[in-house]
Amino acid sequence: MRFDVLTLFPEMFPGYLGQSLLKLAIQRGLVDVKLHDIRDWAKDKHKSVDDRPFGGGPGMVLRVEPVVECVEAVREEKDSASNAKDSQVRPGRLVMLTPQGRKLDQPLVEELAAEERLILLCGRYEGFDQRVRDILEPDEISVGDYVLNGGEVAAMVVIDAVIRLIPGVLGDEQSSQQDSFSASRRHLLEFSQYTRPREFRGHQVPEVLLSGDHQQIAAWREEESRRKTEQRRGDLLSPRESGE
Ligand code: JBB
Repeated sequence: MRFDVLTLFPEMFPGYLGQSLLKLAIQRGLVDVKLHDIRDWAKDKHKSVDDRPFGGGPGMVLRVEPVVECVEAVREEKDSASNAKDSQVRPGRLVMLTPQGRKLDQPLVEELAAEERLILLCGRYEGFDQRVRDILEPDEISVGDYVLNGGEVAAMVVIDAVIRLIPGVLGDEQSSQQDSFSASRRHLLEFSQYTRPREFRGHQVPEVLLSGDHQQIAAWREEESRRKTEQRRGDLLSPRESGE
């Protein structure tokens, strides 16, 4: 799967991309991430990408020309993995990270993971000139109802959630299936996990986990998941009442 990230701060990504899981996925050729600096498409000699809002008001707005031209250029780029003969342009799904977007949840992550190519458009300042939306008609995605300084961290959230669904990216094929929010158990949080030592400062590992009785362990975990979910995330058990 290929990701193209369009940003004014490409230097924010290499640290995250160098993380072991993602690094391995990139080395194995399962994931390809290309960074694009929107400033490279600035038109004037000062390379300006932002300007003051028409109508007045605080802050700056991300200009339409560099953003639209950057997206158009990236959409035309061919798949680096394919050779000259059978190379083809895969336009990809354009995703704008913005607080105005559809809230990211696991069903949306699953939808994105089914794409061959995602183009992630990261904003800054007070947001994009509206004409970016009018011209490019991106899918707009929000990672949550809080204020960020830009779309970069949100783009990393999207990449992080999506790549772990790509077959072969996680060492263990099973664990992404069983996580709290995957389709099969969307309604439950994870049960409590323990590892060595059996006792620390008087805090014991629950006896049942040491019993070797796998049926009993499964039943305890199921019950733990339900209790935990009810206690802290009741909205997951009856999502229609939560306003989600
Ligand atoms: C950003 C959080 C964008 O698209 C908008 C918008 C409003 C305020 C600030 C920004 C900057 S980019 S992505 C997620 C902030 O409405």
